[in-house]
Amino acid sequence: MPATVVDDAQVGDRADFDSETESVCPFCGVGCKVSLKVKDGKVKYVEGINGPANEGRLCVKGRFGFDYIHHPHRLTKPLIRRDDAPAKGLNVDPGNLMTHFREASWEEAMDFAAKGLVKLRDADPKSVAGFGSAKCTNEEAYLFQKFIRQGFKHNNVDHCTRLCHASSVSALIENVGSGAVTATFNEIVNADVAIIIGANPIENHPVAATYFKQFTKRGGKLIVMDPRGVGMRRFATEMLQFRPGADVSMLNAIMNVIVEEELYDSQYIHRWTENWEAEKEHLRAFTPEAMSEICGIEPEQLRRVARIFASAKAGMIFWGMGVSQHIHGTDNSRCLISLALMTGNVGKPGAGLHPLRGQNNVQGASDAGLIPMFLPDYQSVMEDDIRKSFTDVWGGGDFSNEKGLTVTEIVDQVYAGNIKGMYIQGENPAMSDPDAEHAREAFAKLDLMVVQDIFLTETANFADVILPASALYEKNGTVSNTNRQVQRVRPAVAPPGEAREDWKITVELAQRIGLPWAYGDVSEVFAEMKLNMKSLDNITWERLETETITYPSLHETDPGQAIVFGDGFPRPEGRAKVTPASVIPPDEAPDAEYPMIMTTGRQLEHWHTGSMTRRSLVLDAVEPEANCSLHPRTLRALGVEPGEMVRLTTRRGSIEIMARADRAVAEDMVFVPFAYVEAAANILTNPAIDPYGKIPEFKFSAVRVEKAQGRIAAE
Ligand SMILES: Nc1nc2c(c(=O)[nH]1)N[C@H]1C(S)=C(S)[C@@H](COP(=O)(O)OP(=O)(O)OC[C@H]3O[C@@H](n4cnc5c(=O)[nH]c(N)nc54)[C@H](O)[C@@H]3O)O[C@H]1N2
Ligand SMILES: Nc1nc2c(c(=O)[nH]1)N[C@H]1C(S)=C(S)[C@@H](COP(=O)(O)OP(=O)(O)OC[C@H]3O[C@@H](n4cnc5c(=O)[nH]c(N)nc54)[C@H](O)[C@@H]3O)O[C@H]1N2
Ligand code: SF4
Ligand SMILES: [Mo]
Repeated sequence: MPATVVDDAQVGDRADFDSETESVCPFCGVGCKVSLKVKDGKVKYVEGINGPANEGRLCVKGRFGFDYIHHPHRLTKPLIRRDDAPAKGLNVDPGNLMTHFREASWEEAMDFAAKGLVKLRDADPKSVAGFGSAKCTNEEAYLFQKFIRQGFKHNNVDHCTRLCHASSVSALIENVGSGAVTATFNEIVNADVAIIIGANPIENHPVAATYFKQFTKRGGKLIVMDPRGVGMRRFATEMLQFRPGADVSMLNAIMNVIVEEELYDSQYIHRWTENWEAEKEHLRAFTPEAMSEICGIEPEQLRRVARIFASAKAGMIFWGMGVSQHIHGTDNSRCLISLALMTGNVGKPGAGLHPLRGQNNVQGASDAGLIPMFLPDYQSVMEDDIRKSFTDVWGGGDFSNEKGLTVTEIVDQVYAGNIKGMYIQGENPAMSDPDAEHAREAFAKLDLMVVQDIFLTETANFADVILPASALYEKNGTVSNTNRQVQRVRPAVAPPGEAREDWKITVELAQRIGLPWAYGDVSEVFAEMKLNMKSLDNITWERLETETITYPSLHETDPGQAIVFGDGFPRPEGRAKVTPASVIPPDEAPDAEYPMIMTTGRQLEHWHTGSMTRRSLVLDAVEPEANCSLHPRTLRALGVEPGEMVRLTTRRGSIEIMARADRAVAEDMVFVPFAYVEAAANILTNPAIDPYGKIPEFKFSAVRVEKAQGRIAAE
């Protein structure tokens, strides 16, 4: 196993650089602060510095993954699809684009994009939709949602949060009145028990994982719940390797024990919650004995875990995609929220609810309103006064009071021919959406697809015009991490060729479609955001020059509140709610034709769709080949040696992929990371969605696994 967190001593030649710039790692939501050492116009190496989330630490991606920004595949000039290009499909070689595209001046490309958008808008404003980016800054996310709302008068704008913690956020807003974490992950230092469920922080939030490990070293009790034997199990007091999709049964059984043994915190419940009696009654049926058959965990262990968590002085709950990416993702989160509330574990040191946010700026992009139901700060698009407070600032007319369409709904409307134009900034849905063939067929139908990215992604294969953007280390602005910490990013190097900062591209496009936008500097965008975002009160551009500030910040010198809701919730009467959840099976049950279960997710070295990390020398060298993991006994039964190819087939399609042996995977399961275009996991995934969060069931598909015929793995 490669080391997940790298020591400073492993980097040589430390004094040899021309300049250094402080910024924030572009990969995950931990938000590690970095110092970029630049020589001859290129980032030479990266050091972790003392940000509140990382205290100098970095993982392998932060340390070695920066060089994607200097890869020869970077887009350096605007591109327009050639008149004689082959039919739209996944058929462009990123090293040889000119078969499909021709270089254009910015003037020509922007004119092409703007005229195309205006033509569609004139026919029907709803024929245009947008996907913004959680890889871009707060200011860029804000401008993107404003572009769609002000420019096209509707709310059909979304981003990858829909595929991520959308269900967690819907449960949190429903029950605690706010979608963000109630405590920073660093608060684990004050906890005596913690649950990590459906998350694999050693690979996906590696620096946060170092704090979790330290917590166990000083005697903290860690409870890990995951269908896979994830790395954290080695540090766990209790490991619950339960059946996939069975979260509600397991969590309800644990809460049943807390009710039956009266281990709950009556005082807290009566002071700060509502609906307790209904939840208590509801839980009576979920006995450990009854639920054990569904979740596969022994009743005795369920009882033990209930007692450990409920009897602790302070406990935290961390969760990830294993909880959220299900058709019952909102119910899963409701259970976690109820568990924290009934044990009084919100709003005090060492306690809290923490959905580990994924992208470097998914918290910030969501806060900035890059979602179809909410304006910035989760203010409803349905309320006239709220829309007016924005249009007053924007100097524009009103826009729709209907919630907009989400990522997968937009793709369906593209497929149906109702949406004809899209503006996609910093997302790669041709790889990241469920049932990717369906998404790709949809994109091929668009009359106008404007893609703004740093690489010619799988999505950009379908573009009509491509706008070359800047990477995070090339731009100015702010980002917000999983801890609600707002931090400045600064350009260490210039974008390559004619590439431009994303916000500048959006501003010019807005002007060209006739919007009255004028921003001289990105700080002016931040200043505008503050007018309608209370979460940014007391957070100023000047303060952010030198400080990281956790929102909410209560006064001009307050570094911000690591823990919130100690004195009540932003809900009626200040009370949180406990919402009962019932057991709902996954959408697709294994059967004779598709007898196994496929789950998808991530690996340490690769970032999502691979566009960045497969272009990083070190990361790609460590993990160069598409792979899946199966239990050694399953491989033997299939007659497959580790390293050989298997064929995975679901109701959506088939891929061939190299198989690894991994005892952490249950015998009837296969784990597939989704970073590899040549064996794209999302060809296989089920697009069925959760009714509240509208998140797809990435974590559960019925699959058939066979030995691939006549093929062996590449060396
Ligand atoms: N290296 C790397 N790091 C990343 C990313 C990346 O692409 N690469 N992406 C970032 C992003 S955007 C995100 S959202 C985070 C995601 O971070 P995580 O949430 O840790 O991501 P996953 O690996 O998708 O899934 C987590 C776990 O869910 C488990 N799981 C599967 N099915 C179930 C189930 O039914 N119930 C439960 N409880 N668990 C289940 C899986 O076994 C897996 O261990 O990572 C961020 N960090
Ligand atoms: N099967 C399966 N599918 C999943 C998931 C899963 O667990 N399983 N997880 C889902 C989750 S949680 C997420 S968050 C999504 C992620 O889905 P996406 O957001 O679509 O994935 P990324 O690869 O992160 O795409 C980011 C894009 O931004 C570009 N980029 C990077 N920096 C910049 C920049 O500064 N400016 C611009 N303009 N572009 C930039 C990159 O080149 C890349 O094309 O995937 C989802 N899909
Ligand atoms: S933990 Fe996340 S933010 Fe920190 S260095 Fe690693 S990828 Fe970057
Ligand atoms: Mo995510």
